[in-house]
Amino acid sequence: MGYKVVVVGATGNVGREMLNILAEREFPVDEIAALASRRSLGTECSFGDRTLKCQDLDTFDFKGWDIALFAIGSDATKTYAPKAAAAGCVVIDNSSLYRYDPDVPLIVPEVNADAITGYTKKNIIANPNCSTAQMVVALKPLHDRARIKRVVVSTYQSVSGTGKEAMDELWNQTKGVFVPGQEVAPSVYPKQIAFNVIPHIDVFLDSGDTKEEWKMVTETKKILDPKIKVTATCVRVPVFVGHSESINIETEDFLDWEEATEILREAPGILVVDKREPGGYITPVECVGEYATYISRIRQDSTIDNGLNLWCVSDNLRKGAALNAVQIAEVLGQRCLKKG
Ligand code: 11C
Repeated sequence: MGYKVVVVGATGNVGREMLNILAEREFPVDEIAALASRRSLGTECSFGDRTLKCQDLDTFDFKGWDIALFAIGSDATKTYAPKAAAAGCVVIDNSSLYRYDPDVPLIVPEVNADAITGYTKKNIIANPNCSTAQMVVALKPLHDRARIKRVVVSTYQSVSGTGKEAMDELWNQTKGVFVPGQEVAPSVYPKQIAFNVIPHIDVFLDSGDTKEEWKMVTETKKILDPKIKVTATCVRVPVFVGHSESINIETEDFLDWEEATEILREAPGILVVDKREPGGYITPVECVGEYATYISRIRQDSTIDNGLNLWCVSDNLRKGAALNAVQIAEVLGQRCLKKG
């Protein structure tokens, strides 16, 4: 016996991946519904070899459904997630709305699966920001061995993190650079993204940090350890899919880079590709469609006593969003709902 599963926001980048991954991983589904806003009513979505027609989120009755994977913005989530949760359907939410709520667990299964039991307070589980998810997967096994004190991270984030319009902007601007008269002015982003990098993701805060940077700090503390200090600089790059991160880690105990490599090789969710030669590392185009968080360029930071540097790449629509949400559903099913 399986579950009755709803995907909310089924026509978006993340919603489509949720349906793909539920099918790929053979999540025990008895019945599935793809929901979207009224303007997408009847739009077709693939679920394995089946085609689903989108139903209207506004009129959908969540009663009798077990799990709802939400991949819509925070504003719409505020309206619909409480409705689903009150109807007895467990919400796994990809927006930032509930991530910082103490009554909602924020889960990356490789890191803090045990915290999932806290979902019963609101019937909601939060999925982290994409740049946080891949980083904590990389940090967890190193933290267990050597206690991480401080992390300095710089991100190189793809435009799919912003959405489909941003992917179109990068595509059209890139073509426009070469075709006189077809230049495309920035619209989704405040500056040109084609052949450029933009050190700004999400809104600016009073501190001068952006909200994306704040999310990396706050979410890492909630998921992994509140004592870890994190400072982040988040940058948008002209890549369609796949977020990359340069991570500098300071630990309490000394950790040799070779031992760190062995630890990371054994850790769940991680693939180490680190040959110390041209091409012996992973770049974002190679991680598209993959489940793993890839780690390369593992080396000592010789400017401090206990320091490591590494390069971390993952598919932001998968581990950063849809895959993590489906993994949460798997843990929920196995540990809490026990139907599948
Ligand atoms: C980006 N990380 O790349 C963002 C997208 O809080 O879930 C995901 C935002 C979030 O733009």
